[in-house]
Amino acid sequence: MGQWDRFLQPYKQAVDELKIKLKGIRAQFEKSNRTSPIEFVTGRVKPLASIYDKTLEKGLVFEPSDTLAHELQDIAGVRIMCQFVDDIPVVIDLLRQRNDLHIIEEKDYITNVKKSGYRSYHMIIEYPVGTIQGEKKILAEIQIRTLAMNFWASIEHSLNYKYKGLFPDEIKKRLQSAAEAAFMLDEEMSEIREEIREAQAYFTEYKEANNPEVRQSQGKGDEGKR
Ligand code: 0O2
Ligand code: 0O2
Repeated sequence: MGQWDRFLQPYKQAVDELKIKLKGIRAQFEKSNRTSPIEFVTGRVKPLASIYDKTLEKGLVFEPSDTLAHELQDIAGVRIMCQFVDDIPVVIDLLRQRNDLHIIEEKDYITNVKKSGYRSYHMIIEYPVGTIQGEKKILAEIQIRTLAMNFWASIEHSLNYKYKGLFPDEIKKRLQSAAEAAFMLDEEMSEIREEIREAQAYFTEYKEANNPEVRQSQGKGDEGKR
């Protein structure tokens, strides 16, 4: 194993564990017939090329070190997507209550929208990873956002990559107004949130109730079926 692989291994483990834990929250809501504030979760270890770019930006030496581990707080990154803006504070509270992670910093880019138009809620956490040398605490970043915020951020991220951060003015303006449009979509959806939730619950129930195989495996047989 190379020195980078060794350095990044605990970060990979942290991402895998956090993804399982966060998906577990979703599963628990579903099992208790409650709507989950978490729609889906993704995660990644920062690719070496991005680590390299960040070291150049921050004037750091590109080598595995404690300084790098301290300065780059998003080597392990997990993203939580929510359907509605109101789900975000619920997820934040769920994370604040956990004692398997320690929140170091919170950045609210939803209230304090970035100049680019970027919206998300960020948490920098300290997370203990069990290694054969004992426990190792690493830093990780959790980003919490709606599906609309995620749609905007992924597109802007790709364009950013294309233009290397130097957007032509026209594109920059369009992205800013697209960010506002995405947020309006979030606000509109929040207005009819209850209606959407009811429809989703009805749809899940209806699908199961009309599937004989599913009914059978739930031990409901054919009783009550017309
Ligand atoms: P499930 O049961 O569908 O939740 P992974 O290693 O597969 O856990 P990774 O590589 O971190 O995940 O990210 P990836 O593959 O981009 O997506 C992770 C999970 O999010 C996958 O589900 C995707 O199906 C789901 N996902 C990604 N994009 C969307 C989206 O736009 N909408 C919805 N609803 N889900 C999305 P899982 O983990 O395979 O299983
Ligand atoms: P990637 O490719 O997403 O991993 P830092 O930049 O980390 O040294 P800072 O400025 O405090 O320090 O970080 P910030 O802005 O709190 O969070 C950085 C991450 O947030 C970025 O990671 C993006 O994922 C996301 N982000 C922040 N601003 C924007 C934006 O304007 N557009 C998009 N699409 N994403 C944004 P990286 O490092 O850029 O890399």
